[in-house]
Amino acid sequence: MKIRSLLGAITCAVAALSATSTAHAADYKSEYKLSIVVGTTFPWGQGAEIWSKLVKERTDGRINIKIYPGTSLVQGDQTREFTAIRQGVIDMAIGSTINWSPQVKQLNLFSLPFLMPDYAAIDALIHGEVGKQLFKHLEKAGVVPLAWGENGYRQLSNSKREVKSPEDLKGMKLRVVGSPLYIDTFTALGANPTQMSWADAQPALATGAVDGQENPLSIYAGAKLYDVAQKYLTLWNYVADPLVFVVNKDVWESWTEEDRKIVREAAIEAGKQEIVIARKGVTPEDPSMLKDIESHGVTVTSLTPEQHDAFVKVTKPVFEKWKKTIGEDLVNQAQKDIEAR
Ligand code: X2X
Repeated sequence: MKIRSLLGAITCAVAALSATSTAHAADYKSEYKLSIVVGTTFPWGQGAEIWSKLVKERTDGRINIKIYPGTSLVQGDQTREFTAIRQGVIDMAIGSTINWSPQVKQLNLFSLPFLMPDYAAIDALIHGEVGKQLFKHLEKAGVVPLAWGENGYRQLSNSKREVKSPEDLKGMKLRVVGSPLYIDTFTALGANPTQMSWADAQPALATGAVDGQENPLSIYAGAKLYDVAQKYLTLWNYVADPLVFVVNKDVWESWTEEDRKIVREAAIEAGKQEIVIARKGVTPEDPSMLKDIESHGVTVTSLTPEQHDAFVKVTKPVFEKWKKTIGEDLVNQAQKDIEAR
């Protein structure tokens, strides 16, 4: 019995050794740089922590990931993140579809105003044919996409007044990010949108250089935007940005088959867990985060169906214009899958 278990242990050790040697450990970097926009206290950053931890554990430390929040590897300029991944300045990333849409135009799909009415619609897209096609586009653009996560439904906040109709947005200076689609949307709504990175947005809100912004509630609350005069919050679910877990192509190819499988499966697991975290506290069943936001003296506005329709109507031409840029077939497929959800 003792000899048997000893033999078993030796066999395991030999197997482990040969696995490591086929991993060409010498080709592996001592650290892999993982880029994200916000910190690890946000759901997005927690997704990064879960992914890193699972990979480290399951590769016995062969793949050691270091998280770089604040898109610091591109000096905070999040719309340059995708190019930096492709070029190898960044090894891995969990990125918002918004930030990568300047390079991969199909990712603008999720920013089409009022395309996705509920979480089931988001799920139908990322887990269906649309998700598969978008991964193909990402591959063509030169990265290895592995899994989906979620930043969330983007709600509108400002320091001026309650927003219930496009008229309320007239002349309001709003910070938007990334894609020119957002400039079109807010221009159509009568606002005065200005593009800037998240790093620049926070001081701009604090000094009053801009009146408002749009972001998921987890970002709004996590960054304490109620403390920079963002006292009016409109829940309008006009767009939501998924997150994509990716690896630089050369890095991916430097790993063994076994390690790629581990990294992919860990990304899928981390993505699933991250989505659960991202949806916490912001649903009718669990409005705890909203309650917390309200406790900071924020006026939270929900829209009636008629008020909602007024926003949809005004942004319809933007939807139609961008449908062509994104690809009519992809948008039609998305609409079909959302209907069938
Ligand atoms: O900059 C933003 O608004 C943020 C943090 O949500 C993204 O990176 C898209």
